[in-house]
Amino acid sequence: MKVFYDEDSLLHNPPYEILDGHLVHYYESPSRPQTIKHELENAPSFTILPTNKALDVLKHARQVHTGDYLQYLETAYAAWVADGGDKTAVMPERFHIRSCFRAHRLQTRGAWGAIARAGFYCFDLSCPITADTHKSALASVRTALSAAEALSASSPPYSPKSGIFAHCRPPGHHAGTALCGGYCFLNNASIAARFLQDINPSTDTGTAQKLPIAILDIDYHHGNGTQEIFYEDPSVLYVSLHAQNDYPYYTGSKSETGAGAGLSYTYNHPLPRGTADDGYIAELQRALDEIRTSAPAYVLVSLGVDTYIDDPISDFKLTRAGYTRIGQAIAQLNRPTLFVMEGGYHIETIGKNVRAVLEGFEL
Ligand code: SP5
Ligand code: ZN
Repeated sequence: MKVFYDEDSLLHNPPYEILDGHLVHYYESPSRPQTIKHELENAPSFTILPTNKALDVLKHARQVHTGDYLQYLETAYAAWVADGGDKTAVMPERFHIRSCFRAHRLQTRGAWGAIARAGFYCFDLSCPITADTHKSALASVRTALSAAEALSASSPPYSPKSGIFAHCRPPGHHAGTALCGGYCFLNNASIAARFLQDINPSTDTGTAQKLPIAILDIDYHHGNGTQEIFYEDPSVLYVSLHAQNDYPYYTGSKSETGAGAGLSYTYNHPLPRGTADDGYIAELQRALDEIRTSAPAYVLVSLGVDTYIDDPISDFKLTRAGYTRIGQAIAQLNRPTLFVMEGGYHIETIGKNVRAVLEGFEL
């Protein structure tokens, strides 16, 4: 299997985050991608490829994120330091809670300082922006786009099973249209989905229609950002399995099924803490049935291995054998599939678990 990876992913390296009220070392560390790369390099069936530097990453990011959010990410660190902020990283002090303000007040936005903007474009305390964060976030999108480009070149829409791994870092599924959070700055999978639609216009009916894409999110946490981005869009089906009543806390219930034209194009499968292989795979089969019914041209998998039994911030009990079964189950969709890396924080096993999913898919 082809693996796309960009060394700039390693640059983003904040020293700490605030987790469960404690100042802790940053869980989403560069040792994660290094370990995964090492594992796949030493496995015979993977080929690690560099990303395509000719891609216009920002142009594709603008299909998902607002221009002002992208500009914020690019300028946040320098503006923060210029305003006298700590040189370690941009870190919000308070959050702009949308519901506390009437929309017209936002016209004062132009006068906001760096710390005000930090709390406007972020929703938690796990996304410090360092001098290098923007570069890594763009590298992560470039990784997803390079992999999507290769998938599209080898596997036209609706062709049978084939797989590519976008070894993205930082992850993306918590990032919304204009918000970072949960270690995520740019929504790599969502940008790749739009890219696949843009380079494969669907013209069956004579009128330009967007190609149907399915995103299966198997990270332990609900992908609130991806859900938000496509909530009213029937061309991208979003299906998520995740822990009930855990981070990000406010989204991911069964009753969230999309809105407007996107109604019934979002499916959530919240699972109890302690879920193990058999319970997980039984629910995965139901999620895969929803994807099959929608007949997507491509499947994107937001792949988190923070569902692992030893993950330090999560409470599922999946095993290595479970990951192989998950890969096999996804392969049964028989579609071109782009795996996009999301979470997973047990460094000792993260590479082996990712490898198990991808090898399970190839079986
Ligand atoms: C991409 C991704 O996996 N982001 C996850 C960010 C999670 N950050 C907050 C985790 C809060 C964990 N608190 C529950 C502790 C129970 N042991
Ligand atoms: Zn996660």
